[in-house]
Amino acid sequence: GVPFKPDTPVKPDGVERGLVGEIIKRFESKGYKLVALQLMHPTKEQLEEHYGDLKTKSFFPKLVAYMLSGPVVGMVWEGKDAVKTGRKLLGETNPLNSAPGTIRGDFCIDVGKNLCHGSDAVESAQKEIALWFPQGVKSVARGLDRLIYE
Ligand code: YYY
Ligand code: MG
Repeated sequence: GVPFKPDTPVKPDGVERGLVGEIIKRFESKGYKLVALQLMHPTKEQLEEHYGDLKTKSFFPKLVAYMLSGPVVGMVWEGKDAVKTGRKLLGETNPLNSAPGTIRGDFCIDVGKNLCHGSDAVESAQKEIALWFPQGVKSVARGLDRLIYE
């Protein structure tokens, strides 16, 4: 199948709580390939574009303030069905609805402190990758894939 790339940043609470490595580990262990990674200090403008579809929601100002509260770690993972499966690794938007074994299910409680973002579709992943990695991302072939894909 075509490899799809989700954009998966660790939010400020995840960075401050020292869970960046844990979140990377979940995607690495699954078999996905890391093709971009960067600690960033997002601007209000970038966040308003990133969450543009939520602009009219009552929680929007709170969401932007939360995302501005510290550095985030942006990453791009590549692999078969990476967007859909990446969302499963994250869990539900509300951590209390997230199954144990998912990132949000294992590490957080409130929706406004849910540790990590994951693109919800291939199209939004492409937009988010262009927003956070304007320099572009490069995927290099790896021998490991012969042990992961049939
Ligand atoms: O894609 P995902 O992060 O799972 O949820 P979205 O519906 O796109 O909302 C983005 C973000 O907004 C969510 O991760 C937390 C926050 N949020 C909130 O603070 N309160 C809500 N009732 C819903 C979402
Ligand atoms: Mg979303």
